[in-house]
Amino acid sequence: MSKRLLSLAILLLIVQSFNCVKQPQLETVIIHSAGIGCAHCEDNIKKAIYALEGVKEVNVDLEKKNIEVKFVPAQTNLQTIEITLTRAGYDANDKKRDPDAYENLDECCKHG
Ligand SMILES: [Cu+2]
Repeated sequence: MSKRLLSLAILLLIVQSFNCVKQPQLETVIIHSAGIGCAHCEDNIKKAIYALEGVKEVNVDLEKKNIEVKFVPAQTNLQTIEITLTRAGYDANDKKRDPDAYENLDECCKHG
């Protein structure tokens, strides 16, 4: 094999290994939380969930009261995200909010 071919082969190998470490496949979940009421809730929720390792994107739908989360499955999971929400004072699907965390929310965010 000529030197030129060899370096081409090595280059190809390097390019391929880069492709392998490219963006991991993200998982998307939608969590319903009846307690979301205002933009301040949205801030609270984003702050809490973005603090988790592996979370790439959080979108809050104030009208539908849904939270969409995109994350790396190897780094976190739905249950962890739900528990994080309850600790921030918000219901998450069938999991109930932590009552103390709810009490500590700003008055504008106590939507019942
Ligand atoms: Cu609020």
